Formats: sequence, C-alpha cells, structure tokens
Amino acid sequence: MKKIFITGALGQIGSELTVKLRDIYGTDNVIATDIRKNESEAAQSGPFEVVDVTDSKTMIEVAKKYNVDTVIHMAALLSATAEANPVFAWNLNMGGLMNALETARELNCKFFTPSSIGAFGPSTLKDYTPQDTIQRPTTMYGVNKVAGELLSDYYYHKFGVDTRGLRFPGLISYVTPPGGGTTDYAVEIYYEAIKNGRYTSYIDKGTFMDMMYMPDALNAIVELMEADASKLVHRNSFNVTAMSFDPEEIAAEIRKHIPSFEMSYNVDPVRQKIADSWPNSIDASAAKEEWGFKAEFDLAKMTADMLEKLGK
Ligand code: AKB
Repeated sequence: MKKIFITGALGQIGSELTVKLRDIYGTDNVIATDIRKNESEAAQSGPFEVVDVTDSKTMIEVAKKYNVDTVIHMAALLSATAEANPVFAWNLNMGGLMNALETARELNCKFFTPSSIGAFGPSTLKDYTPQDTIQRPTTMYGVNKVAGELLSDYYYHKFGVDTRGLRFPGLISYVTPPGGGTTDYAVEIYYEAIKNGRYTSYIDKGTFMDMMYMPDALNAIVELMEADASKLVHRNSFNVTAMSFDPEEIAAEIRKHIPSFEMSYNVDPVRQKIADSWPNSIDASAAKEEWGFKAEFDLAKMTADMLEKLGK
C-alpha cells in the first residue's frame, strides 16, 4: 500500500483508520473521502475529497487524480439502519461496493472492504462459528455482506483484483461513536457510565455477541492488507474477534471501576431480533493461521482503557 483511497473516511472505522494510515504511510498518501466534510482530524489532517460512493464517475476521477494503488471501501449503512431502510441500504451498500470494486479494477489496486458477523444467520452454528459455514442471514445488512463477500471473491477470480476482507464483530471506541448498528449498546454503555452512572440497554441480558476494541480492528486491517498473498487461502472475508460478552458481563466489568453503576433493560425488538440471528461467538483460527491475526484487548483491558479515556 503506497497511495490509499478511503471511502467513508469520516465514519466509525474510517475516521480512526485514516489517521492511523497517515501515521504509517505518510499524510499525503492517504486520500480521505466521504459524502461531506467536517472538522474531524481525518478530514483536516491531509488530502480530503467529497465523494458520494453511488457516483462512480466522481469516485474513479478522484482515484485517478491521486493515482492510488489501494482502495479501502468503508462507506456503508450498519445493520439497524439498513433494516429500517432496506431498499436504500441495498442501493448504497451494494452500489457503493460495486463502484469501489470497479475503481480498484480500473486502477489495478489492492482492495479492502469489511464484512461482519451479520453475514451469518439463524441457521449458522451459534457457538465458535467456523470460517466456512452456512451463511443465510435474515437481515438486509447480512444479505449485503454475504453478497459483498461473493462479489469481492468474484473480482479476485475474474479480474485478478487483490480483494481482502474481515468479518468484524461489534467495534468499540472512545473516538467516533457508531451509528445505526446492533452492537452499539456496547459503546453507549461506557459513555453513559461516565456521564450518568447508569445505562438502559436495548439488548437483553443473555445475548452474547462478538466484540473488538478499535485499536485491534485497525491493526487487523493493516496486517491483512500487508499479508503475503501466497499465504492466503481465504480472502473475503476472515472471521476476527477479541471477546464475546452479554450486557450483564460488560456491566459487571464496568462496576469494577464504577461500583455504583446501574443497569436496566428496555429491549428494542428490532435490534434484539437482529442480535438473536447472529452468532454468540466466532472462530478466528483461519485469520490466525493465514496471516497471524491477534487481538491485544480483552474485556477487562478494553474497559479500563475506555473508562480512562472517556473520563478525561
Ligand atoms: C452492527 O451492529 O451493525 C455492526 C456490525 C456487527 O456489523 N457493528
């Protein structure tokens, strides 16, 4: 990766990924794009262009202008928003991906896009979900992710585009809040613990989902993209995870730092249904074996760091 083009650069992952990639590869070598500009570090600290991912002409023009060799396509709607607007989600998530893959094909670029634990469904084995298994999701987001994995594989086999991807679990960060996801409760809970000492969870106790701290997710993207292609058996996409917990477990961990923290429940049936259709935990052994994936943060270490950073 020498000259990197990122879509969705001001989103939950993109805003931190852009800054990290600029640190590694040089400020001018990371072209951040999003549908609008803001005052964030990712938008202000280096090259930025307004690109709507459904506009293929502008996307290719901007990528050509900077002569990029890598496309990192992050722009997408998350699960709960996609479920509320399925047609819009299909058009944005699939149309954007197709345009990004075409840009990569035309410019002979390496390509990354995230998949998700949402690519699994209720008929998938729920515990320690294997890398290669049944994928029949029942959400629009999941349908987009499975189709995206297949489309990325297609561009690799048909056109030789070096496509790579990760099935991300819920990502937790103190920098940019997520929006419209099912796993967002595990981020909100820290903000509310610091601000109000209590949290009302829209996900029910006993609902286990995989999670990962953002620094581990960013490292995983860089490591996968730098991995020796000859070692990759899989490409789109690798299971990755750092921990699996339910709302009670994260609340108990927060209480180790804020003993008076109170947790209550007001379950949102839409997001609960999505969560119930996803695995309890996934098996990341293919990622470990093929390119050395590892996560530094478990629940205890992440909670200590989140509360310290948010407290400041
Ligand atoms: C979501 O909840 O939609 C995302 C995801 C797990 O893909 N965080």
